[in-house]
Amino acid sequence: MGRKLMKKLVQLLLLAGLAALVLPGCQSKPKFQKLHVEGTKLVNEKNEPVQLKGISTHGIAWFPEYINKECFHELHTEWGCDIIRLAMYTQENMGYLTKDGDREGLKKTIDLGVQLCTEEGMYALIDWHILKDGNPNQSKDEAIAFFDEMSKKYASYDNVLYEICNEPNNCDWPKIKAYAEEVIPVIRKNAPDAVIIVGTPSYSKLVQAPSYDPLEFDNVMYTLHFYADTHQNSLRLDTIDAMSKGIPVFVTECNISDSSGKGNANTEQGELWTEFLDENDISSCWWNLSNKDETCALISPECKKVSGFTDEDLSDSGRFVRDYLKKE
Ligand code: IDC
Repeated sequence: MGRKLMKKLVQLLLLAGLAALVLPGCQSKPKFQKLHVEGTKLVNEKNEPVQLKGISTHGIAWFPEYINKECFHELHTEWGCDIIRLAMYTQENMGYLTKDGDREGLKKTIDLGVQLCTEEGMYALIDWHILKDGNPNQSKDEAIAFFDEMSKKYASYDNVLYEICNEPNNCDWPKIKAYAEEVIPVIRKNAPDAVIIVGTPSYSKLVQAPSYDPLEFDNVMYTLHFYADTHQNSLRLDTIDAMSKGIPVFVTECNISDSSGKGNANTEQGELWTEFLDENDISSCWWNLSNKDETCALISPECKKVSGFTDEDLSDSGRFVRDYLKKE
């Protein structure tokens, strides 16, 4: 190779290196703190408590349009989200297990969500959203296949967490535990240290139930859901009791509406809950990123935008949630 050609090549390489440093998109992916569970706390690599705060999508088959780059960027930079929960219904509205469920399409939507979170520097929580199908064992084989595929795909992603059953109902803890004991090892085989969150009985409210017979895996947390216009002090007291018995709690879903997602936006109880979360370093994802005509939708029904939300574009619960997330 001639001297001149060599010089040109070196110049080109230097330029490419410089471009990679300054051009977004060419930059290396943000480095995530690898999270794990110590006692009842979610902690970072230095064992310091980490409280993740963010938002849950509505069903990703229902409102996929909010999973876009501008929206996720705004949720991260303007709202202060550091986690997005990707809620994939199993049996409701074009859910994964319904006859209209487009399984490949849903997995693509999850992938888009995970990639957007990763580029933004946010954590992503993949949620197997059982609801009508209260006993997770009824679709255990499908759940195992799904989480095997997800955890293989995202094995190298330190920012992906797994929620294996949204809200078990009419199903006691021993049955949920038996389900978890089959699903968790499948995830562990691919992603040995990933944080896994397990639903609790009675729509993820009986957080005390596992304290008498907890799962024997590391890096497992248990789900608490609250809807502040319905669930109030007694649920906070139960949660304190569960934590005092060693149960690490993660609020993967909550709102200030009533438990049907409608009713009042109860900001007074909402304040008591957010104080409680902050005092105890409890992470939370707030339901839901849509403009559905219901109290728990964060965007107002009149707003048809899927990013660039102003104050007026938000519902009462949306403004409450944004203000909470924004607070340092
Ligand atoms: C609600 C949605 C609503 C939908 C309904 C049934 O907000 O638009 O029609 O589910 O699919 C939960 C569930 C969550 C519920 C939410 C509000 O996990 O799926 O979403 N909620 O009812 N538990 C307590 C409340």
